[in-house]
Amino acid sequence: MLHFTKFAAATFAAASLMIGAASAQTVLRSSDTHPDGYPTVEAVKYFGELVKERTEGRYSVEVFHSAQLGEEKDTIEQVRSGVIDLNRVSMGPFNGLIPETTVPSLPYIFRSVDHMRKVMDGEIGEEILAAFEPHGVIGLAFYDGGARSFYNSKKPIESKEDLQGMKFRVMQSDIFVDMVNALGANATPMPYGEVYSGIETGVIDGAENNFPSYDTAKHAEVAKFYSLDEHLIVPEVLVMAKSTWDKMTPEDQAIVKQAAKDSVAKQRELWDAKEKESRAIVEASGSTITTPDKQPFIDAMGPVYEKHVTDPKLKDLVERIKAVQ
Ligand code: GTR
Repeated sequence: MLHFTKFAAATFAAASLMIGAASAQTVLRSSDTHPDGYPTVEAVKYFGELVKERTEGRYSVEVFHSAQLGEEKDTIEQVRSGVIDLNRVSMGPFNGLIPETTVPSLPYIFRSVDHMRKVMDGEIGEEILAAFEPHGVIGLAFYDGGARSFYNSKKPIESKEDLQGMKFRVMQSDIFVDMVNALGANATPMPYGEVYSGIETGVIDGAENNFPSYDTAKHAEVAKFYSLDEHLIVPEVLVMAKSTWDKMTPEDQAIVKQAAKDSVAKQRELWDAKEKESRAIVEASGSTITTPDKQPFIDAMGPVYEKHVTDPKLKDLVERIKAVQ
């Protein structure tokens, strides 16, 4: 009996130690639509390693890649309600919720990827990150999504006229619908995961995205014509549920913020390499890449700006972005 009691006590002590250790460790669940190995997925994993190291294991991050937790728009709702802790998404699907995110989502707002990086790394970027908080999410950092261009299954696009009447999938935001309409084509907003079959079955003629997405989502298999019109340079964003953030100590919050910032250089390095690699892959597999004159595309965007940039605050943001050299 004595032996049993001692044994039971020891077991109980060991069990409580384990519970103690487990409760000191919080695994933050993070969503991404892209497959494992994609630059955004790898950057969030790297961010997680930094967080784990710097919080001495109090927090770690598990990335659910390949849209395991749902399509982008749904995961935005899940992170707002605190069902998931972290999310890496494009700014596009945030447009209906956070007005400030519409500005970096405007066609041809950035002159180049370098211009975008400079703006998002500076005070304008900080201002846009801060705009997330009133909507239930904390903006942590911006990642790179390169430039997006049109691709389709029908024909090479040599000029804006070639787009007339064609049907393209866009991300779920009115800006992109109006952008496509302004170019004389038709837009169908739909989730990323439905694009492949949409093109394959002819529901849409094509879509628009950067080389890594065109390649890894296999859209290049069904849409062989890629035109480098580079109409959008929309940054990606890493956000945390405000409910998760509010449970952290100010020290841990600072660690999370800094780790996110520190993961940006890593993401850009991976991004630059992946862009080149994906372009080479799609070219080798038979995609035709054309380079239409961008000026007529740029000139057609007036109505998009007139409709979406009416608020003086957003107008000012547009002017300040343009002024960044
Ligand atoms: C990609 C972006 C994704 C997603 C996707 C889309 O470039 O990285 O987050 O927004 O585009 O078009 O849905």
